[in-house]
Amino acid sequence: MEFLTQFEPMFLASLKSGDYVGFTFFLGSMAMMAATVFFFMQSFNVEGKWRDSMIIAGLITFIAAVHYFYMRDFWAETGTSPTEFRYIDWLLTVPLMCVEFYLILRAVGAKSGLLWKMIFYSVWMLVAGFLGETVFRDQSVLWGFISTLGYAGIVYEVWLGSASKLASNSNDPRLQKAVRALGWFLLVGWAIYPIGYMTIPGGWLDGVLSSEFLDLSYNIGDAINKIGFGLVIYSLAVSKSEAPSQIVKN
Ligand SMILES: *C/C=C(C)/C=C/C=C(C)/C=C/C1=C(C)CCCC1(C)C
Repeated sequence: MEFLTQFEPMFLASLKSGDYVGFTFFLGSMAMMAATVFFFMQSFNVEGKWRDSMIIAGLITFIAAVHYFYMRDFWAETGTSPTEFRYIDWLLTVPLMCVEFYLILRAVGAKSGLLWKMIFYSVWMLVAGFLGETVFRDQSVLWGFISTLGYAGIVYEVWLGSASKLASNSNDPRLQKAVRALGWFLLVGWAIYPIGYMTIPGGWLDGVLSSEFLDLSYNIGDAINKIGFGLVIYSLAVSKSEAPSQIVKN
């Protein structure tokens, strides 16, 4: 027992009552894990070419779940933002979300150029955001602006650019519906993150919202966007996989 007491701080992350940010870290890790199991299992229930999309949806929540285990302990131990873990997670998962777009649009003619363009925008967005939260924290507003250009590029591609054109030129209402739903996640769900970022000292919301709002909004944003994104892909994959057999049955 002495052994345990000695090492307690290494093994046990503490969650103090009233620590609602810590609460969302724990909730996030469980939600990501549960979603991962669901997406991986469902990959067996969809047709061949949709399997990749489901596996990637599962990889996105899996990578996030692992990072959440580290992040929640970091938060519980230090009470500060796990910025590095956060951005490593995003650097892996946001490009995978771009891959999801590419995979569902590939059948209607998407070229790999679209994929690389979206990955470029997202890496731009994340590197600038990371610099604004760390090295150039005093100029977080400037770096937040630079980051937002990358964000705007992604939103443009999906709402007005080649991704939206490919979807509307396809004669596939299910695909169009899915791309529109993912587009709303980009426009509304992803907009949660900059709100948290703006609570950095000197930011536009500094003093308006408490600084704890940063991790709170990132955690809520991650749960909504990573799991929501996967669910849109899942419902598209299921509806596409069921369609042919329904025709046969009728
Ligand atoms: C799964 C993780 C996702 C979907 C993360 C998305 C992150 C963003 C959309 C972050 C955007 C930011 C800005 C647009 C400006 C301020 C800096 C960021 C990085 C918070």
